[in-house]
Formats: sequence, structure tokens, C-alpha cells
Amino acid sequence: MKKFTSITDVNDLKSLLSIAQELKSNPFKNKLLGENKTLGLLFFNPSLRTRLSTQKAAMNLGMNVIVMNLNNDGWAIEFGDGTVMNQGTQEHIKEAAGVVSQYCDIIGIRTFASLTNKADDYQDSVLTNFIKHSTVPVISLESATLHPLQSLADLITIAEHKIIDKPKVVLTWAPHPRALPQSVSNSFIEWVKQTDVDLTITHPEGYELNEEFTQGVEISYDQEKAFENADFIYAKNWSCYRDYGKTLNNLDHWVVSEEKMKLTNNAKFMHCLPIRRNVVATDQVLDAPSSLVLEQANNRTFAAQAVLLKMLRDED
Ligand code: AN0
Ligand code: CP
Repeated sequence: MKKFTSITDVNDLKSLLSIAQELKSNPFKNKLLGENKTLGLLFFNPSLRTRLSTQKAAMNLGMNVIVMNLNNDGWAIEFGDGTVMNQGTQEHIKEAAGVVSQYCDIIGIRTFASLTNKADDYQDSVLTNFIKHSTVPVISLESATLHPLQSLADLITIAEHKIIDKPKVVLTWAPHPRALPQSVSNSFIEWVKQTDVDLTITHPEGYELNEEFTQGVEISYDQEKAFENADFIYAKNWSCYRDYGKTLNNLDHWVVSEEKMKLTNNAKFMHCLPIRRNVVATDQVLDAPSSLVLEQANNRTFAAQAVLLKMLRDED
């Protein structure tokens, strides 16, 4: 595996899921595989789970890890081709990626959506440019449009907790005070579509996601109706795709509450975290035994470890 940026980089999803599950039961089995190998983690924005779980995954495989917050600690990077660099940017991605490739055997990079330039975001130009100029495998730690390590961890979590063969999974939009990217939702949809689940998306009118992802998926503007018979409720806020990066007002009633969870088939509650309590979901929902949010975060380690293992072994 030379890059891990979306489901399209995964050759055999079933096998990747079972590798992750095996690693969860025996995390130190491949302790010598990563000896003398270095993982570099580069962040353009904040992170708790991705940063720590990916480091832990690498350490479980015996790797060394170096981490850098590019926004605060690095030179401002130029991505444009042929730019006369006499303004704010201090070094070009060509040198930056080339240099980091010499220090690291695998690079993880987190970028973030601008939410102002749709074309640029949906080309994932920062990540794509980084891959273009790197000479080692690259893992997306969340890009402007996708969050594949999160989705892999989510699929592990669903597999562990489903009690019927084809569960009903509902991705519900939920309120948030700031405009957030569509990446977690886009990614969740494209990964879940590859598994045997009955997927419904529910969101207020105006929050339609990119049809490239939602094609073929049932979409409802009626959250309560969508919750009926659900086995998993996956909550996430995202900003508008059509009116790119915008948010709409007066939608606080879309919060996931205990009352709404009662409409489901004893559904498990999922969220990628970080979550704003009593805005996205209530305390009661998050503190209930049916909440899987910590388990999802736990599975981030084994998702990352499975991907690192494939890259270290140079397997597809
Ligand atoms: C980010 C997002 O929605 O993409 C990161 C989620 C993993 N969330 C926030 O910034 C709250
Ligand atoms: N879920 C997730 O990616 O969290 P962080 O932003 O804290 O890494």
C-alpha cells in the first residue's frame, strides 16, 4: 500500500478489517516489524485522537515516531507551481515533502478544508501535492474531504457491535456552532457502502452532501422517521456542500436526544469525537451504555496499526 487516502486505496476491505481485529487482540505480535523505521506525523490543525492513536499504533509495531505541527512550528508552505515566492510563504512543498521523505519511512499528514474554495478542497490539493512530492508512502490523517482512518475504525466498531447481519445505520446531521468540513461524513458513507448495511442519511434541507458520495443512499429530511428501527445512529455536523461552507440557522432541535434514541431499535450511538455535549448530542445519550464513542476512539489505534503494517510489509 503506497498511499492510504480513501477506500479506493484498499484492495481487500474484509482482509484489512480482520487484520485490525487480530491486532486488537494481539497488538505486540509484530513488535519487530517497524524496528529502525520512522513514522513522521505532520499536522496542519489540531488533533487528540489521530495524533495519539497513530503514534501508539506505530509504537506497537516497534517504529520510531516524529510529530510536527506545521501551522505553528514550520515555515509557511507554498503549494502553487511556478509561484514567485516574494509574499507570505517561505518554502515550497517540493522541498518540504522531499526533505521529510528523507527522514521518514512513512508520512502521515492532516490537512483541513478551507470551506471557502470548494474546487481546491475537493481536489484535496494539499494532500495530493504532498503525495506527488513525497518518495515514501503517505497516510491521510484526515484531508479536506475524507477521513479514512476514522472510517476504518468506525467499521471495526460496527462489526464488533452489530447483532444482526444487515443492521440499519443512520448518519444524522447534528448542530454545531462552527462550520465544519464534510470529510467525516463523506468518508463514512463511502466506507459503509462497501459493507452489508442498510444506510440512511438524514439532514435538514440545504445540507445535501456531494452526490458522488450519496448516490444510491436513502436520504430523509425527517430525522425522527429516519431513526425508526435504526441499529446504529452516527451523528456528525457538516457545513453546506452546495452553498459551500455555509451554515443555516435555527436547527438546534436536530440535537440527538434520549427521546429520539427511544425511536430506534435500541441503537448504539456513534460519533468520531471531539463532540460538543448538549449541542450535538445530550449528556444522557453520551453517558448511556449504548454510546460507542470511546470504543470508536480505541479502534483508531488498530485501524492505524493495520494500515502501517500493510505499508511496512509493502503489501497491497
Ligand atoms: C473536525 C471535523 O469535523 O472534521 C474533526 C473531526 C475528526 N471536527 C471539529 O473540528 C470539531
Ligand atoms: N476523530 C478524530 O480524528 O479526532 P482528532 O481530531 O482529535 O484527531
